[in-house]
Amino acid sequence: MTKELLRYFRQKQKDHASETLFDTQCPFCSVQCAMQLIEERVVGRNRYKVVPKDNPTSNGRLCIKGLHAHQHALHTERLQFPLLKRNGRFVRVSWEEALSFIQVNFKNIQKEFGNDAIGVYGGGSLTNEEAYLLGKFARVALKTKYIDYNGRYCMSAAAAAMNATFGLDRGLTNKLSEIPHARCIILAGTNIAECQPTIMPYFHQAKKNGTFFIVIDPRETATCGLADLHIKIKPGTDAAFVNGMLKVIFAEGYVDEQFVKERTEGYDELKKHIEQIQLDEMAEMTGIAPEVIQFAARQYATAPTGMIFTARGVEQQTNGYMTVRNFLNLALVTGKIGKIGCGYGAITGQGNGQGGREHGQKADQLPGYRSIENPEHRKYIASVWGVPEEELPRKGVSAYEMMQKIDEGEIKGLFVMGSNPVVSSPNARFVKRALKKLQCLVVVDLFLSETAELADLVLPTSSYLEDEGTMTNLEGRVTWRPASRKRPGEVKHDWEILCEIARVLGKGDYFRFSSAEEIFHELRVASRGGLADYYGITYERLRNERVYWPCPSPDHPGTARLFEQSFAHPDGKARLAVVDNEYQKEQTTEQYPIYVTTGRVLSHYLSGTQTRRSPALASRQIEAFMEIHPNTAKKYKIENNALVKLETKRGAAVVRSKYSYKIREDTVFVPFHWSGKQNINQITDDALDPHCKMPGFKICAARISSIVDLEKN
Ligand SMILES: Nc1nc2c(c(=O)[nH]1)N[C@H]1C(S)=C(S)[C@@H](COP(=O)(O)OP(=O)(O)OC[C@H]3O[C@@H](n4cnc5c(=O)[nH]c(N)nc54)[C@H](O)[C@@H]3O)O[C@H]1N2
Ligand SMILES: Nc1nc2c(c(=O)[nH]1)N[C@H]1C(S)=C(S)[C@@H](COP(=O)(O)OP(=O)(O)OC[C@H]3O[C@@H](n4cnc5c(=O)[nH]c(N)nc54)[C@H](O)[C@@H]3O)O[C@H]1N2
Ligand code: SF4
Ligand SMILES: [Mo]
Repeated sequence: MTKELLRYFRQKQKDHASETLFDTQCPFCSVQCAMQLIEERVVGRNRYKVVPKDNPTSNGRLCIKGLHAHQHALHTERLQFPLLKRNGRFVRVSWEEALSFIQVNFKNIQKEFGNDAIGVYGGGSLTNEEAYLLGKFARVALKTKYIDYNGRYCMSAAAAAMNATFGLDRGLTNKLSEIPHARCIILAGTNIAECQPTIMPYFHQAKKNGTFFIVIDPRETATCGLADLHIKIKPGTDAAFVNGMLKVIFAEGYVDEQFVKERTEGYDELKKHIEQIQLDEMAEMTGIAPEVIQFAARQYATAPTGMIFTARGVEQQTNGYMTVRNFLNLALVTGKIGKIGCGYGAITGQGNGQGGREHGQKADQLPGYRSIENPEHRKYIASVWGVPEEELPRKGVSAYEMMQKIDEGEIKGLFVMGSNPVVSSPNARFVKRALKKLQCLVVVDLFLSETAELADLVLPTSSYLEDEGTMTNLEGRVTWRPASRKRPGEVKHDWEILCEIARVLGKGDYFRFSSAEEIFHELRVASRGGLADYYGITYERLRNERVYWPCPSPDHPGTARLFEQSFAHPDGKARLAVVDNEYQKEQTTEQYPIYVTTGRVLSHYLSGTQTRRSPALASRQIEAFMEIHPNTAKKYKIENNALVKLETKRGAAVVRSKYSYKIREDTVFVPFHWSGKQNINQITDDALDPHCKMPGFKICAARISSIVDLEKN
């Protein structure tokens, strides 16, 4: 063998052997499963393998989304350079040009129309550090009051309800590991089997222990496999269902009088309200027989322990806030909270859906769950940031209301970081039209998303494999996500982008950070003494553990179970609420006779920007569909697997029909992960919950028709 050949084979062997390991966390849902990407260099190309890593939340489990998350992060369509739109087409520009474009345009807009003419729109996939910095960026660098984020569409109803009832909003009041201790579990509008699959074993263990499961959903979902009792409820009527349960609990004497007296306020009003409730009326409204409501109430109330979980099915309604408050009433009047196996959980959605709602991305919020309208809170944060208190803006408006302000011309420039509102907003046609009116739209994304396509400037950001930071998972546990993969092209981290824009806007002194950890130090101080207190959490700790907040000092163990002794209101008591059955929601009519509800499938994530680019995930569900009961389909002459048009006053969408006996006959279900004609948000209703401004994504009245007219064929 010649020397050259030998060298060649040696090199080949070396290439084969060479592999790089990247420790990380899945970028998708709120469980934040830990994993490792193994990059094997095989001559000529790389091979990738993903292995789960042990962690106390999902105990080394991964779902298919985690297993394939690297496919989008490594995709050739990843943005690598800033893109500026010139004559309707994107051209590559340098970072200097991009930054100076922002400097000139944002400054001009603010000079002419005032500071509030620029809006900021964030997201729940940003790290804690970036979410915190985005809030500071809006208030200090841009001095605008208009900032909100996609979590408004996600956690706002449950967050507002927990704040009002408990005085504190943390997704789960108890550890996941307490689930097997609950003897009765209510799952309302939550499809955990498809949306947080790796926490299912906690529920399976409960099932093995003999727990009674009540699952409330208009569809028989994969999660319904757990159900001892499936409540196939008429969409939008959960508040009435709970009123029915409360009626039974009051009438049959299941109230925990001592708990109610010692730990709650508002019992007499609630009692009076429930006395007026007629069980038969609740049955009529919800489509659930009175005996079934009675049975559910008895099961939950008489179980020695119990937990209630809600998610977007009951929360993404125009009465989502009040509905959650009623579920909290249920836990409180039966004393099922603050003990092992007794509690409530709003199953958080996005990877950092919890942390992203704590540190200032919200319109009315300052870090650590502080309020931007509270003088003491303003003073404290102004001192941490080194700015005069009177210069901090006041509260702005919610995500969808920002779109309305854009349409009305009050907001002229928008900075989007980590969201794709053209696909994910209700009444998406309106939103698209509004965004086109902007004088200047800047989008920071991994891809040329449907929203980025409309932008004047698109900035490329790093993915989860490249961007270190902390995330707070559905349990309220802060996790550290390492990231060591090299960024492609000229990609920058979100936090670097914010610091650089602040610099060109003349505010660089407030944004002198050279690592995520440095930002976290400032976040710790900013959150200190707030409800979401991170002061005791450091990177050093996080490298070894996942810490529950509140954690006020470095020697504090973190708080796993909330409300053991008292609630977070100043008097320590929880607030019961009187919840009406009546509410404004789009009702079916002769012209629009079918309820449409929307949601998710296992293999896709949100607006689909990421999962539609992953061959392994996209191939499992290549297009949108409409789940429809065969009896309903027959009535509207819709064949199985046929293209169907769904229409409301707001617009139309076209998807393929999918027969299923698992859905109610008055309702169809369409997932929202697709764009263009398939985007179901073109028909959804933009009515907002008056308390928290959550859109009613989960219900609208539509007309459906086969695109092929069967009569004519
Ligand atoms: N695979 C996957 N997982 C995800 C996501 C994803 O996009 N894909 N997204 C993540 C995010 S951000 C979120 S917010 C969570 C969402 O998690 P979930 O809220 O569990 O998901 P959805 O599918 O939106 O809605 C849950 C269920 O509500 C039901 N529903 C609809 N209307 C009603 C109603 O009126 N009453 C009741 N009781 N139920 C109703 C639907 O049929 C559906 O099964 O998932 C997270 N995990
Ligand atoms: N009809 C209907 N509509 C809904 C819902 C529903 O149930 N039904 N659910 C609502 C809910 S719960 C949610 S959470 C919203 C979510 O809706 P979106 O906010 O639109 O969700 P994503 O698809 O995650 O959009 C995130 C965008 O940011 C990019 N991105 C990902 N990671 C990063 C990052 O680290 N930095 C930056 N700068 N960009 C990043 C992605 O490529 C993507 O383009 O949708 C809401 N819309
Ligand atoms: S999508 Fe959620 S459950 Fe699945 S691997 Fe990722 S973090 Fe875990
Ligand atoms: Mo969400």
